[in-house]
Amino acid sequence: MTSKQKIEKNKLSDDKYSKKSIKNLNSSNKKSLSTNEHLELFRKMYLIRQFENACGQNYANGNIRGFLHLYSGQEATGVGALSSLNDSDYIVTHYRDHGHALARGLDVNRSMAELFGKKTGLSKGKGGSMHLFDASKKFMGGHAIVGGQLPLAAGLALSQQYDNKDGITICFFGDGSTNQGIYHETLNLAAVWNLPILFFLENNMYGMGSSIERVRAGGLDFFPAMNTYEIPSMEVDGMDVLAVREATELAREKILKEKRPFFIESKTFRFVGHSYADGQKYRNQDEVIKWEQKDPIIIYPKKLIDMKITTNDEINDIKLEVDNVISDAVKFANESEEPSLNEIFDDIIAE
Ligand SMILES: Cc1ncc(C[n+]2csc(CCOP(=O)(O)OP(=O)(O)O)c2C)c(N)n1
Ligand SMILES: [Mg+2]
Repeated sequence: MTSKQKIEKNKLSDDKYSKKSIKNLNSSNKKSLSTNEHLELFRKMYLIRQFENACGQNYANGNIRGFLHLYSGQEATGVGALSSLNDSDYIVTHYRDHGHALARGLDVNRSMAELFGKKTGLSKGKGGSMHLFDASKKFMGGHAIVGGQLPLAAGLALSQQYDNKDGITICFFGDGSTNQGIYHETLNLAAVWNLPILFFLENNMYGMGSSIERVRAGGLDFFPAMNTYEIPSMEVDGMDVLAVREATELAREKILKEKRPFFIESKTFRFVGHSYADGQKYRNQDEVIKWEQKDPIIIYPKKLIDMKITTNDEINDIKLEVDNVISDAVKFANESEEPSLNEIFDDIIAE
């Protein structure tokens, strides 16, 4: 079999799910969404954007310290993917984790309090921005070591397989982790052991200030390389929330039915720098402006209004409600207590 044939084999075999039809809002979705479901997707994406805006402001005024990596621009990816998972599924993610946490429904107040380093935070104020965590929602972090979350996710998937439990594990990671040995080792092991894991690459084309074109021998597309591991894969438009949702739903079904891993590459973009302090000198602003044309916070509600699924008023009501949720979260975080010094060694080893 030639490598081109292999790529075709491992891309989704059913033409209905070709990249093109998945991108199309009017695609013949087997299960079309209700108005409420559409609005919830918008609400979540807007919640994340406003959460990130508030984080930026509170970093500038000194309420949030340490590292801060914002998810602005990538909302359609996180919300689309997590909206198609079940309560039985585990989520493991990288350090740019605020979006995933909110998309999974983690408490907004406690997420903000964690960034403020307060006792009421999701990780009791001791984790910060990169370590949001809520085991009750099977949200297993927020990991700061680039690529470090991949083997942890494989371990969770192994536990699901071993214990014959329902569900899959989804593991988010960035393009920057793909030149690490641990990435290749995890893909290999997951394929050999047929683990129920969805490898979810958020390809935003940059790892800190390095464009992937400069650091990757294989070019801009990662999904064809999955043939090496015999892991079925697909690419999706990561700025289109419905496309990502449909792709993830399909991947989940395939993982459970075929009992093996799947790989999704979501092409997306962060509108902001790597971290708050990054002046983005390494890239041309024209590139950012080009991607901003695909901003899901603007495009998605516009489509819903054009399709008469909702109205401008309804969208504005959601925005108002979310803006209040965010100001309440900032107030909650501000007013919460700091952890005391004698708690510093608590929770280091799980009970
Ligand atoms: C093992 C390791 N090496 C280096 C770093 C420093 N570092 C933090 S983020 C980052 C880039 C990651 O890029 P990517 O995975 O593409 O994620 P993105 O920031 O684009 O979301 C690097 C090199 C780290 N945290 N861990
Ligand atoms: Mg990246």
